Amino acid sequence: MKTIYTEKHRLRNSKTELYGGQLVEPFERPSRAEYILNRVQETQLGPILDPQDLGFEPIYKVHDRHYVKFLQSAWELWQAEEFLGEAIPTTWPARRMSHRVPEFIEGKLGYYAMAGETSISDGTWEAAYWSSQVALTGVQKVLAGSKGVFALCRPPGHHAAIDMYGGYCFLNNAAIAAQSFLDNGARRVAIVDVDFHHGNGTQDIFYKRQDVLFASLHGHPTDAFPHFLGYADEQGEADGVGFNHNYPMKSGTGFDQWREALSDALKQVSEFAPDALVISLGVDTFENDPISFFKLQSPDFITYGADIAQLGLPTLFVMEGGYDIGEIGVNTVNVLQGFEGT
Ligand code: Q9C
Ligand code: ZN
Repeated sequence: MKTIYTEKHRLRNSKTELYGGQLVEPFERPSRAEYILNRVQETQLGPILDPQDLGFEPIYKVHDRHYVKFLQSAWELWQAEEFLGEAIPTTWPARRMSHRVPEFIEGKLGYYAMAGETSISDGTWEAAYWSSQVALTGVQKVLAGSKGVFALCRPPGHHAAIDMYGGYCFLNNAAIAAQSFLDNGARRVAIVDVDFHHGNGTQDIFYKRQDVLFASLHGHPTDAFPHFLGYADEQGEADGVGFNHNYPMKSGTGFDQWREALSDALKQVSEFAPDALVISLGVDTFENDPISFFKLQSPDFITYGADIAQLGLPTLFVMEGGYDIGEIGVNTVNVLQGFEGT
């Protein structure tokens, strides 16, 4: 299997995450991608390719132009204020407040953030841009005939909505990839999100559409981030009714129960008969993940990779979360090897 990867992910190297009332070293850090790449090499999964620069147009098909401009300028605007730390929102347009975009950077951060843990720092935009190009290049490889391709994206994307960042995400790489499949001739695309967290951004982007089916398996929003989306009764709106499927699960969920949910999600995909499949691949379902509460074990990742392969669809794996860094490489590549049947 081909892997798309660029060192430019290292430009996302924030020093602070707001966690438990403290500023800590971010869980989403550069070594995550290094450990995954090392495992790809160690297992000889296949060639490692640089992304092409496919530009801004495919990003604008999913994200608001003003939002993209904000991401590009946020660090500069923040620095101009001579603040000492990284850019973190502190105030939001909550219930019954105005949703006009403020001029001052503090207001802009609150307007565009869906969560406060994710600091914006020097290089964040460049890394996010190249992460989206990694996914887009993966689409090109699938279109050229590869049955399965791994887009080793970092930073991740599935919490990013049309005009919102947060949950370590800035551009929604999986959504940008799905839209790119459509713009290159696919009639229908399915996205299955197996990251521990609900893919709120991806759901939001395609919620009213019937050309993209979205299914997400995740920690129940009553107990897990992002807390405000991901309930089972969110089934789509307007043309999109019936094309959104959520599988929220409670703390302690093990592989047997998780796999039943996956089986249902894959059945929905199969009935939808898409031309391509995008997997939002987070391995924070692992039993030792420091911020999650499912109990998958390393061999389970091989098993479910093989389950996904049963669909027989051209498949793009887009990297999302996973924070047990010592095991992130093994768990991620296990899915890919399970898919390939090796
Ligand atoms: N108590 C991804 O996996 N904070 N994002 C959770 C846990 C945010 C995860 C705090 C987690 C974001 C791509
Ligand atoms: Zn996650």
